[in-house]
Amino acid sequence: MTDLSLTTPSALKSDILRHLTFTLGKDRPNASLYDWRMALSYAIRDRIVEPWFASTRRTWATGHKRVYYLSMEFLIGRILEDATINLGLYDAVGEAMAEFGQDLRLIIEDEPDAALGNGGLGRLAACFMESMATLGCPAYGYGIRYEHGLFRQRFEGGRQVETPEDWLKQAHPWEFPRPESAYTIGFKGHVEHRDGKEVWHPAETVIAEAHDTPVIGWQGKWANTLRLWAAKPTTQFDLERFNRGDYAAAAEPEALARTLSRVLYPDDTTYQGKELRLKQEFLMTSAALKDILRRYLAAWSDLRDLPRHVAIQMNDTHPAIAGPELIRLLHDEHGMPFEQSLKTAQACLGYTNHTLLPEALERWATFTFGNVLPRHMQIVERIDQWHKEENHSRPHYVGILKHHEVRMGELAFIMANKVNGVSALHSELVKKNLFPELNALHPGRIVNQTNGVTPRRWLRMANRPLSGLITETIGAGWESDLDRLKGLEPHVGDKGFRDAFDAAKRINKVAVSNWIGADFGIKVTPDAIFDVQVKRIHEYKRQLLNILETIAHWHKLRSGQIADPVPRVKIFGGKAAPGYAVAKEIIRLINDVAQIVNNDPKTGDLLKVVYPANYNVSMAERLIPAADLSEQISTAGKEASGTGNMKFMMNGAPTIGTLDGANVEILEEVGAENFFLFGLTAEEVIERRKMPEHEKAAIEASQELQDVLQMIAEGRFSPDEPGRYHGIVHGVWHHDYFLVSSDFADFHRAQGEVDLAFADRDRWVRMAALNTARSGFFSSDRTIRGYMKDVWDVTSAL
Ligand code: 26Q
Repeated sequence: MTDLSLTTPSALKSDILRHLTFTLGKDRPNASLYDWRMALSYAIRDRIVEPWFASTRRTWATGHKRVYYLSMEFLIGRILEDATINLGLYDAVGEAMAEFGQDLRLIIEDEPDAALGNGGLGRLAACFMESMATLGCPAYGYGIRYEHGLFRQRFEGGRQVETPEDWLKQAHPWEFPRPESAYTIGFKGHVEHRDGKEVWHPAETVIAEAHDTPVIGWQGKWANTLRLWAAKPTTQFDLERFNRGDYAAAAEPEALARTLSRVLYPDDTTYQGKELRLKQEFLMTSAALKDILRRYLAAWSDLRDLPRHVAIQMNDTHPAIAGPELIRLLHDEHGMPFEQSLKTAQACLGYTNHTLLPEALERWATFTFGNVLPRHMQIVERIDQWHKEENHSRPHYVGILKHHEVRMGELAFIMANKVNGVSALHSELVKKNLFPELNALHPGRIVNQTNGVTPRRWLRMANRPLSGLITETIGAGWESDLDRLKGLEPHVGDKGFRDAFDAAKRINKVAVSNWIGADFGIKVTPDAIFDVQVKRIHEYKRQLLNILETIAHWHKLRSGQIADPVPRVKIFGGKAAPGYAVAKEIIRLINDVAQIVNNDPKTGDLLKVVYPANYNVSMAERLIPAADLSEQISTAGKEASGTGNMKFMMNGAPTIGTLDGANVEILEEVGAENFFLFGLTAEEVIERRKMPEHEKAAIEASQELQDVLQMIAEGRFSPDEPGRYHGIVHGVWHHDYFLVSSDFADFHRAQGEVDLAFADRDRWVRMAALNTARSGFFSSDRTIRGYMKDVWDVTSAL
């Protein structure tokens, strides 16, 4: 921020009061926490507008290339604190609010999370938006303004119960509705062949209306736009029906259209061939592309030059309809020859793959696809035909259309000039296992861009004690140049520094202990190892392995098999997709185990199991800075990257983990002595699965695992229903696809190493501090620089 007069507490105070009075219409004595939050948010938003305009003006004036990030998810979390910190106004705002008798922390925590995403992929999009703004990369994020974000999770009798999330119930002060930026989006209907051209006549239409949220970068030097589309009806409200008293029918078109932006799909496990999902994807993508072309044509006229000025990134295959839709716009609507349209689209598009799980790869029945998007069906057939003719060596079994399905991965691959994986290991597996033939036909198209996370939110904001210590030790500037954390290394040998590092962690642990005590009635000691696994619940992420090992530890503790026990708090957090029955069983098991363990006088403070409901971005910001141990224990080859793993590392929590996703690179950066490695490698996993009855062999080799499975099978944790977990136990014995049994013993061994290391205070703090010092590589600034150079061919406008 350049205008200093806006940054003083007194300027802030007068603006906050002005908004309280004139925007909220509230008198000071009657103002609620909500009113104060709104008034403050508007005052902060005012200060973003100027840099936002300046960024936009600069981009127009220089004709700079722009990046468009298309994503069905943006898991943003709270905005107020992040924006305030990036503007450098946190202290001034705290002072201003204190003078009003208001506690800034309470105001910050009053804000609901913007939870327009499921997990990793959506949170990555949010980190990328912040990094692009910090780096001055001119960019727009495009997504959907879901009325209801990710469902809220409650536990009833240990079971997950979902309730709708309602973040827009209160005013959302960060967005600017843009009713003038609206596009008509069509579905269904038929294609007419007329005068040698194809003309699509949609049978249904809705309007996509823009809502803009500015995204401010570090120190307010640049701001970009997150443009979210809301679906509205094209047809007018039916006054005639209304006057006849048929109120429901009068409102029907409106309700139908709005369905499209009503709710986020809560399933990140399995692809589901739902027509509504396809319509949502097309709504977002088509509106974005129309907006991109409108903006382009306002400055340039020759659409053949589009790739010089526009880079479009597809966040997974969810926006992969962008290929056919861009061809349709260029060819059908702007008269560019088909093949040139295809090549122009391809030169603009990039595709990021986030999963290898076959059940999560999008495929649409050609019947559904052709019904919802008849013109796009024709275009997809032509793309596939073109690709086949261009590549005579293409094996017959490779292609976009297979078994009466449209395969979105192949479509995205063929329509992109760069395809990237999200960690070194994952990108290799994308080449070798997912697209081996396409990779052979197009060598060099697949590249790697290892994920990262924004250090502003995940270190500077979430962990004030540690970020304060870092600044004291190496000076300011690390926030936007995270490699500087290396400068902490020489201090790690310093007892004074280590004590300060330990003290910072302690502050966060005490805060979490108090929260757990107050909100969940569980007494935990900050002297314990805070062992944290927070992420979506999936079989491949193996929360089951973690809880089984917890039971083994408990069993040993209470039978006196551990000489010098180190107290532990096992913290779990995460949601299961509502239809994912096994994941829900695992949640219930964890809660049942917690019930028994937490009430066992024999183990007392030595072991607690805590599973706070409704894990979200804000809870992550609370838990991660307080963690001692980061659980990253997926079956090798299954976790594309992980990003939580990076947040823990930055916050000084060593990892216990497998050689999977970005864990591999974390291990490389931090060194094997500062990482608790266990488990089979991706290659060994493949081999192990081929072994007949590998489960039986593994279980019989581990007395501990046998005991654990026995206890569960006997109903030790479900005395009211002893057979409750027969399914889970049977699964481990006979259908253990994710190799919980195979990795159990080594995981148990590694947990023993953790106990030993933790008991040696000096050694532990050294490890923890080295994790922070060596985490610079995992800044999303590094990732975005990689995309700018290798994928988008765009430079900073700063
Ligand atoms: C697809 C079709 C229909 C309905 C839902 C979906 C769907 C939605 C979300 C499929 C997948 C997702 C989310 C995937 C995801 O979050 N993947 C994670 O991406 C992170 C960022 O790259 C990685 O770090 C994680 O390893 C990866 O699991």
